[in-house]
Amino acid sequence: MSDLLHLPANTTPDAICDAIAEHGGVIIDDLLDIETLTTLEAELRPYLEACASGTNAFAGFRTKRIGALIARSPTSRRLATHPLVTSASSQYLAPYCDHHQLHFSQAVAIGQGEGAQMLHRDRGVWGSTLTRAVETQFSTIWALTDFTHENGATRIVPGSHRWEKDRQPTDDEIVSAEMRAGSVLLYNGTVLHGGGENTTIHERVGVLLHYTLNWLRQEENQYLSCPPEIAKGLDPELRALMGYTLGGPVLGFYSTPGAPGQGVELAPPERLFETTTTSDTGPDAI
Ligand SMILES: O=C(O)CCC(=O)C(=O)O
Ligand SMILES: [Fe+2]
Repeated sequence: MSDLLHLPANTTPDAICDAIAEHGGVIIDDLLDIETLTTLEAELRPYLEACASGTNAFAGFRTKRIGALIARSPTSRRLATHPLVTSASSQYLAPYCDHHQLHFSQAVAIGQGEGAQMLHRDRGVWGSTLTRAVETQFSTIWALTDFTHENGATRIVPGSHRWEKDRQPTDDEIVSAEMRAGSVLLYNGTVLHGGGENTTIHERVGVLLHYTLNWLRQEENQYLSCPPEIAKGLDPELRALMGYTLGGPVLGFYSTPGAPGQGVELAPPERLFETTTTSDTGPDAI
């Protein structure tokens, strides 16, 4: 089995985009330091402990999944806005939109005895009518633990983003995205991939942060997973990435309900977070 292409942490958005265009995915080695990994693990662990395993073949039966990472985990915010990743994502998706946005956040802990997830294309969430001429996604899976063939490293089929929809891979076309903790797998919405089988006694934990075009419906509803009362404490750049901004000239405006003349009309989302004084916003305010 040949390996997926690896790039060093000092690589460039151009190199990443070229690699994904050619192979559908690429690994950046050692992008996170040990302190970040430890903090991230500590923030996510209580939620993973409290969460039940999945109940279907796609989600897995021995796999735990938690969302709302931006609201729950301050360190995941740094991952979501990592400059190398967001530069590469916006560059990769630029032919299809005027901006990218956060689409999905999930920690995935694949447990002992879990089988391989079915191979799939993440663009499937929008059904089959969206033309392949539009690439839908730039996705990340950050390795919180080492990813090995044995513990469930993501399986990926390099080049399959250019295949006919129904072509099935042979075993030797499927690659395990093996990487050290702190590394990240980057891939598009069209390449075939899926979680691997875990034959070890250890969990394989990944943090999935996916980006999409700012005119497509987000898989994880960011306004419910991270509602305004939490979003108001976030960096404006991150809030905008989550969709608390206009997409193009008008997508996503809001008006407020309530008494006539009391609210705002046709306002950009940023209006929600404008403050008149600092004293009424509390310590979490922007
Ligand atoms: O956890 C993984 O390695 C991949 C999971 C995945 O592809 C998915 O759930 O869509
Ligand atoms: Fe997937």
